[in-house]
Amino acid sequence: MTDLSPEAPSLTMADFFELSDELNGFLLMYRFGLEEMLTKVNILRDELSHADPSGCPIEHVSHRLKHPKSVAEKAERLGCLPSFADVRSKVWDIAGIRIVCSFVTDAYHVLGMLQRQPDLTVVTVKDYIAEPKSSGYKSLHLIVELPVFLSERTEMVRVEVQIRTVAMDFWASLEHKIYYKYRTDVPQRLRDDLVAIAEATDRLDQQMEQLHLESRGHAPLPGLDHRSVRPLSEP
Ligand code: 0O2
Repeated sequence: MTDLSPEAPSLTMADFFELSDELNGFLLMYRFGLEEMLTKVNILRDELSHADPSGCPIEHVSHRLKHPKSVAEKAERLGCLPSFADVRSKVWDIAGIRIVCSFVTDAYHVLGMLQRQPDLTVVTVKDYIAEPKSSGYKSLHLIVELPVFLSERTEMVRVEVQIRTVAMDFWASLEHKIYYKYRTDVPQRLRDDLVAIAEATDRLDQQMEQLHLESRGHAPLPGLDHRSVRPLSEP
């Protein structure tokens, strides 16, 4: 990526401001995409809450724009040329939205609702719930593309959507903090504990979903015994 600091030897002040302006315009498009996507998710949440005030599958929604430094790191890792067009075509998670659901089945329901929206293209789906990462991380990851209508043109913007349960979110947030503290050097014992806690989190998800179903008069799911949830200290 281009060095934007005014100290960069080959950059005049005019160049510097021009590039800064270009970067702002580049990121602005992702902010617009994020706003469009948030509107869609908030509409779903409000509609579902209205239909069933105690049964809305969406617990909360958060969003972030990747910091330019993180975009640059990822662009470099992906071998991008130092051009906004190349970064746009290869880095797909500059805008990100996280939808936290009550239960695992809710996560898949929300995925289905998004897949059915005609102006939204689901470019990729990675199902880390069915196939968790080796760290224990679980979530549904989607890259969606949606139109942003500007004064004189329409831009298609990609947004990463992560869908997970409250329990998965709890695990991922704490795991992220631990990794942030140790950087890449997380002791193996901690890694093993995190995997074990992810498994316990999974059992909690199953137990809560089971209780939820029973409370709504549904038959228990076969093979799901909530008494199998063990305390975390057990091996
Ligand atoms: P942030 O702060 O969310 O921007 P990548 O890892 O990005 O090179 P890919 O295929 O683009 O690879 O993305 P992937 O693996 O589908 O998902 C990347 C994002 O998922 C991460 O974004 C995290 O938000 C989340 N994630 C993936 N694996 C883990 C994990 O093991 N633990 C936790 N806590 N989160 C994970 P960023 O860009 O790393 O961070």
